[in-house]
Amino acid sequence: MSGSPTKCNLLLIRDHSRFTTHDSRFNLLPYICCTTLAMINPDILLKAYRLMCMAKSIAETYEANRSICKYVHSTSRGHEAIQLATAFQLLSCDYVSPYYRDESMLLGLGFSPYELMLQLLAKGDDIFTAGREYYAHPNYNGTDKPRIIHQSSATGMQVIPTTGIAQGIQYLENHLTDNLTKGINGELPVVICSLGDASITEGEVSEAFQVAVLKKLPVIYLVQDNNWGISVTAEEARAMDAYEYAGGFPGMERVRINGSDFEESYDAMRRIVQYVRQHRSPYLVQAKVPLLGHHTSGVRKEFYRSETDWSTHLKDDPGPKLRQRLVELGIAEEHLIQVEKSSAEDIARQFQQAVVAAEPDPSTIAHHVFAPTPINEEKGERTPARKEKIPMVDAALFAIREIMEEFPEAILYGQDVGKRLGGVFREAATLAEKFGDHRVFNTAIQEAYIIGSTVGMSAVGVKPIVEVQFADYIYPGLNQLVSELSKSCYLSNGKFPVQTLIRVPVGAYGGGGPYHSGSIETTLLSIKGIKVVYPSNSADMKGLMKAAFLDPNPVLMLEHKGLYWSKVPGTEDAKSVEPSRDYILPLGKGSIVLKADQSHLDAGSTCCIITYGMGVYWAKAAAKHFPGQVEIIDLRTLFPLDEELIYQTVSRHGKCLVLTEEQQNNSFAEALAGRISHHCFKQLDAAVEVLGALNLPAVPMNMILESAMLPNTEKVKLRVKKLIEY
Ligand SMILES: Cc1ncc(C[n+]2csc(CCOP(=O)(O)OP(=O)(O)O)c2C)c(N)n1
Repeated sequence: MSGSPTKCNLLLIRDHSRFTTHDSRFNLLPYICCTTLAMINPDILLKAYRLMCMAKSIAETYEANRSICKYVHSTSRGHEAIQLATAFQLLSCDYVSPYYRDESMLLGLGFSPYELMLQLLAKGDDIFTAGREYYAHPNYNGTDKPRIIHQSSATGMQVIPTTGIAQGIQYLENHLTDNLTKGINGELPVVICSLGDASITEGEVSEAFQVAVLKKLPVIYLVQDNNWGISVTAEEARAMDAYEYAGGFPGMERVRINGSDFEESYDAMRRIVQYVRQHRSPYLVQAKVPLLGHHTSGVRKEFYRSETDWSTHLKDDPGPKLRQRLVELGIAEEHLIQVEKSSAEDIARQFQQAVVAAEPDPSTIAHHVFAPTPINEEKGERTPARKEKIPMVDAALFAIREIMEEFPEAILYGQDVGKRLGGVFREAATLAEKFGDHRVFNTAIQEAYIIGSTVGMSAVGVKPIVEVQFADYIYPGLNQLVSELSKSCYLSNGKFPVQTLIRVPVGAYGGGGPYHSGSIETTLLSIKGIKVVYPSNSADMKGLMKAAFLDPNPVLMLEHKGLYWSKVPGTEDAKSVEPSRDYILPLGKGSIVLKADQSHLDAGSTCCIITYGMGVYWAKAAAKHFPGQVEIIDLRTLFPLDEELIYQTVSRHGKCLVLTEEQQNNSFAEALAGRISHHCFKQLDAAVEVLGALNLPAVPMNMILESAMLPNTEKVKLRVKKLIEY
């Protein structure tokens, strides 16, 4: 992309003397400018012009073929200059997160119009998502271009995963250099996060900015400011622009540039990328651009834009500006006409090719929901001889310690998990001392960042283990879990599964009150693309924690606070002997924690209880009143679910209670009961019973009220009696 003009281009340039410096613009580039705007190789200007012509033809082609281009799409018209200028700076070791209007950036990175059009038309050969995602929602994992993680359409949300990439890169750079991919000349990678001006007002953006400046991350936030957020104007939506906002984050370098001027944009981005490559600290670029297309193919400009607004934007069309500049530089008119003509022909040809490309094969619909896990068998010694029993909290701690000893790419972060406290439940105690603050560290109170950053960490090969302090506070992080983590593997067609382990203390006991007692499994299980584990004893905790860590997908480990130390009467069995170091328990395998007697089974006087977590202990206590008549299944993993064990067990007993700590209505337990009724209909001798907590909005603080709300041994006993006597 750099170097001297080719012979051919030298012939086209009539007047070299008109390469000028542009001193008046330097005030736009504080901190990084030297004294002249560097001369840009005419090859680059011509390449940019050709790609701008292509982008224009693309927009015109889509507009002229609206019935064919039926899926919603946005084009880059108006934003071409800054997008191309940015793309031209990047190396294959870099990462970029374009947003849905970054079509020209994709062309600049080297993707062909045909490749983009396959996504436009949701064709089977779409290299990004195989027909699953909108236009200009790329993801790319090759080695010849910058890598692109999966993009959601949620405005501004990619800022957290992308900042996570930069944080992951920083970890590799400082502590695992051999794992870091550098440029061919040893260049360090930079990360570009591109977004529209209206997206900056999303709250999650501030979490990412905070981390970027706090940790000095090598990330460039490129804000393309066209003054619109669909029909909402900047004046309506913001008290400050992105540049001013960035001023509130000390350490964030910032600049405003004219993003419709290719030369200015190119020069600025070249310097900024170089700066971040060397200085390893964040930068915000606010590029002013016109919006010269519809917001999307569906939301048409005529609905809300005035003639005056349109004509004002049109004056800044980057294409004619660059053309004018090329003419000034002496590029022959005939050559420019030839570029325009051949670009249009190229686009027409590639569009026709894309139109006739094959549709996706419907049999691939369920491919890549998850990446395959290597852990499918229980291995190692679950109950080594002569060992003390340990509480669940220690089993979790020891599992993480062994993981971190074995995997230098494993890091642990969350609120209060660092050295000073080691977790509010001491569930991470001693880890920071042992592994250092760089591997075990506190975060701010930023559940969105804690969860969402793992997307980027995982993409660069760091293996994050994160903690959300209480289940009741997972909600600020749910957006990232749903919009980004859960969909990444499926929508990238398997290219970007998110390997992360998210620890979440859950459950009620001893007056924790309404915001420290919640259960969240039903909420989590409504999300497809994540796994949910819920151990009820130390051996399972350790074995499942290992399997969850090695699973290449997002796994949430729900850890019941009432079982952590077996302090709740009746939960002593949650303590068990610590399994061996190599013990591992695959996800998705339930266990029979109590078996019914064959004699009772033969007499038809038994039932089974399907449960998990604290339910295991209520069930065991209740079963003591019906010796030999109750079989108890501990699910251990809620997704994937051991349906085989459940259906086999229910079929043998014909009577079943599904028991949960959650509020009952519309719970996972009720859904499971429905599935059991369907699968085991012919073997059932009674309707499937469900017992959960009362349907209240929260667990009340007072302990008498708390226990009135929750299931307990007595309540379980009554249901078992009813079933057995049925
Ligand atoms: C979280 C979220 N809320 C709402 C939307 C719907 N939406 C799509 S684009 C858009 C406007 C975004 O404006 P801006 O970021 O300035 O980008 P532009 O389209 O102007 O380039 C909105 C509100 C969305 N995609 N995501």
